Amino acid sequence: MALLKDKIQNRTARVGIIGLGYVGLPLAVEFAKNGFDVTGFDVDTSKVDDINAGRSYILDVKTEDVAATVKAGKFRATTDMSSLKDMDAIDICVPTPLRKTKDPDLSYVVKAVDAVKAHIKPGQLVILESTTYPGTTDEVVRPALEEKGLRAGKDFYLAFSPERVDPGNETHVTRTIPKVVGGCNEESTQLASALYGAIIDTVVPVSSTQVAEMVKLLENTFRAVNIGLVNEIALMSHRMNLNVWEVIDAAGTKPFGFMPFYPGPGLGGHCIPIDPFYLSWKARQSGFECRFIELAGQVNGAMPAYVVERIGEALNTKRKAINGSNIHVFGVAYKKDVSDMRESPALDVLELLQRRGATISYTDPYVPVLRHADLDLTSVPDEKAASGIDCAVVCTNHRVFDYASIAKRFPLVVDTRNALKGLTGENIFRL
Ligand code: SAJ
Repeated sequence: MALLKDKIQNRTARVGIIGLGYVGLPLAVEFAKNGFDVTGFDVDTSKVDDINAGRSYILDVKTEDVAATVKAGKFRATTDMSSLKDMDAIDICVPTPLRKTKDPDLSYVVKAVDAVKAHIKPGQLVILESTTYPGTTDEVVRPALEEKGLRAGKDFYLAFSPERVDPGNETHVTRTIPKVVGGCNEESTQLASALYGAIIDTVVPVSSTQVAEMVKLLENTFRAVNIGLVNEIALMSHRMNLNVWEVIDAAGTKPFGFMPFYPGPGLGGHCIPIDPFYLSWKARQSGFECRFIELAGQVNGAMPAYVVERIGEALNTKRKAINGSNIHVFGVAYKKDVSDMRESPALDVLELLQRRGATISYTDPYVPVLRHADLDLTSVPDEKAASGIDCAVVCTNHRVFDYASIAKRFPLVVDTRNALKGLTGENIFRL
């Protein structure tokens, strides 16, 4: 332990990052920028080639930072997992999606752990960052890594530390987001804390890997449930002829005990729609039904259909039907100012409209081409999106759109994000 601690202190520890996506790449560059020798591991050769050519493919990671660290010989990427044997610390940052049955899919974690297991050396520190249910590190990762007889916490060290990367957030970056760390024992917690402490301002050690795993799931379940609540408030406000956006803004003036969430077309992204179901799955193994998580999932999951219902209502005011109308969607990414389409509710809205006979089109400068299930569309330049459109729909409120112009150009606008806030007109319909 002392040897690794010294290597971390004097930054001679060799750091391996498995999974060079929106979590792994920023982490790798941060370690390299702080003087560590970093090797990135990924199965995707295009990612490996980009990095070794000094190019970034992640919005929040500057190409010049990748280029500088690669040029300085501090950072390289490879698909060859055998180099794991040379690492002092290994961070696993691979996806943890859901299966179609809404059960956790740990296949990426297992694959990464198998690679670590094949090359594990005494004294190494292994940290899992992938969001997962409490118990994964102890019940899945640890037994696999101990298969060769080495003991976690003694011969090698093992911890969990949840990723808190917020794509597109320029205020909270890797260095400034507090890092929760939970080891399989005190030494593991101390070593993982020292490693992150070398690149992150605040480290928050907790008593076990299970606590660290649960922290992340609480954070994101909190969001999913509150988004579900505010979506339900939006549905009832519409019934009660109340402007839910005005209500939320006024409630938001309360300086304590309230945190505004906003209605929308549904829940997108690779975290919030997924993470709570990791928690409910695990709780169910202990015979506990997570009713809030299930209910929030139902309410959020029904929002795309509700948006289509509201589009139908808006068309009705012009004695039109969805069937046969030309409907144009502004913004298809899962949230504003990002290009990520994963779980985007706009996909469901477009598919439902198409299925009901609408002719659909979209504008999203972050998503030039949209191919998904029965959708095969190309983004129409904003200025060209007007002629013959019966109804425009704002699904994702990218800052780049000119909403005053949208409010003027289209006979009907259904606004699912209050992007046209402050604009009035008979043609504007808000959630
Ligand atoms: N959404 C709403 N109403 C809201 C907030 C979000 O409908 O009030 C929708 C978004 O449009 C999106 C989905 O929910 O479709 C998720 O949005 P998000 O703001 O939670 O953004 P994410 O998915 O990028 O979540 C990440 C998470 N970060 C990590 O998991 C490390 C989350 O924990 C962050 O709190 C969140 O970013 C953030 O704060 O932006």
